[in-house]
Amino acid sequence: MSTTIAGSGTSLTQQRNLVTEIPGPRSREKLARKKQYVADGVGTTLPIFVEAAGGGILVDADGNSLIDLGSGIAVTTVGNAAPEVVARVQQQVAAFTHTCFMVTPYDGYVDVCAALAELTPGDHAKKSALFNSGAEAVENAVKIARVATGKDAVAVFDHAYHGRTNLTMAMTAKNMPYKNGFGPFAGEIYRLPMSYPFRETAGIKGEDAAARAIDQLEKQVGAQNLACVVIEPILGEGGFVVPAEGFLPALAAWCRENDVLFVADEIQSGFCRTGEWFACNHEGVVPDLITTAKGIAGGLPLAAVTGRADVMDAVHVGGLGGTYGGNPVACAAALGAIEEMKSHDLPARARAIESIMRRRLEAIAADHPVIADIRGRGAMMAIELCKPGTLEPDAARAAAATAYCHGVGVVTLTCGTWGNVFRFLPPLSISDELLEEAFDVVAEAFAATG
Ligand code: PLZ
Repeated sequence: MSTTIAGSGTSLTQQRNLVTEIPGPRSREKLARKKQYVADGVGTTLPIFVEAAGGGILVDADGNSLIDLGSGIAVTTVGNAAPEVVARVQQQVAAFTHTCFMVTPYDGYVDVCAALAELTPGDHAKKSALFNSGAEAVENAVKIARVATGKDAVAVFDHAYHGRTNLTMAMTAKNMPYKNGFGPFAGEIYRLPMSYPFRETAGIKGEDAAARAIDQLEKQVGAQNLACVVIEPILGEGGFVVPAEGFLPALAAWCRENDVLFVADEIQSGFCRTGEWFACNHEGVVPDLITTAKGIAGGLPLAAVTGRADVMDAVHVGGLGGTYGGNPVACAAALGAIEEMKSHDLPARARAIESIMRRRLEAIAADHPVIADIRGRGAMMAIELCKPGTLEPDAARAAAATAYCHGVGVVTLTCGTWGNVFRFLPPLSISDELLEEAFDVVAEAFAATG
């Protein structure tokens, strides 16, 4: 198994090393300044101010080196400072920074769309449009689906997360913190029961869970009114839920038979994160439209809608765009990130990381019955914490274990509708040694917070 830091290009020592408490005095000073100038609505998970990052390490303003198990929420898949990203960004930023692709085009945008056509699931003719954020990509997927089908309704799922704009807030399930007080929300959004194997009372099969969702759709909406079904093939913010096998293929098949577009939101799960290029590949599902962002560009803001050429071309000229969508520097970063993913076979690296994380999490769970479920794929794994022997969420334990990890220099995140899911999203540039050390700390966290 590889212990090298695939494509990290970093000169930072790959070692956890704390020289102050967390946060240290300089970060605390900076936090006070943040408090003065930055709106309180923009929260902070771990208040260390980062000054450098690479491989699997974040270095803060006090000189502490922390292990990164978050990748800035699944973004720095190729690591911070991946050589191909840095080189191509530097070259592009010196050549030109912006023209607006809708005014005068450039190759980088077209190259990214060509790469998306090659890499996303399915071998049909595909086209793409580029945007700045995941939410913007989801909004545009809905716009395209509505024009292409001539229908309005959009189906989404329990526990879904699709963004913070008005339409995507309506599509996101969880009220706090994403929606509370921000309504009224966009209409024609219908929520369906998700396949959530850990919480299924009857332990139903994927096909049956799909039939349950489809029945609700047919009775409450009607395929003749439905433009698209939008689903994260593995739930992200909603708790890293992997639907039961057969669920996604059955939904996609129903969509195909009913002139409804199947839209995969792979903003968190895409670009090698789950051990395949896209999470849909695990079950051979071919979406009509796929939204991507996060890992696509090694940390620069870029997002895309990719889909069947006939569907994408349904929109009138000028109907899609935005000043910055497909910015040349972000496109250069994406081409660099994709090059890193190919040359280092990062899907394989994600699978190797999964085997380490799964082994460590199974051992920790054996000692701590609060860990009720271990799930995920590739470098997108999580544990759900419940009062032992029940399905009652234990968010307090997730918060305590997370706080412990933060205090000793491991950056971890939580998620889930009940805030009781502890998730692990290391950059694929992390070394095996650093990953093992991070899970030594996770083990300590459970021992210390019992
Ligand atoms: N779809 C599946 O995971 C972003 C949100 C963090 P943007 N997830 C992280 C937060 O609290 O804001 C996400 C996602 C899926 C859409 C999005 C939205 O992507 O780039 O944040 O707009």
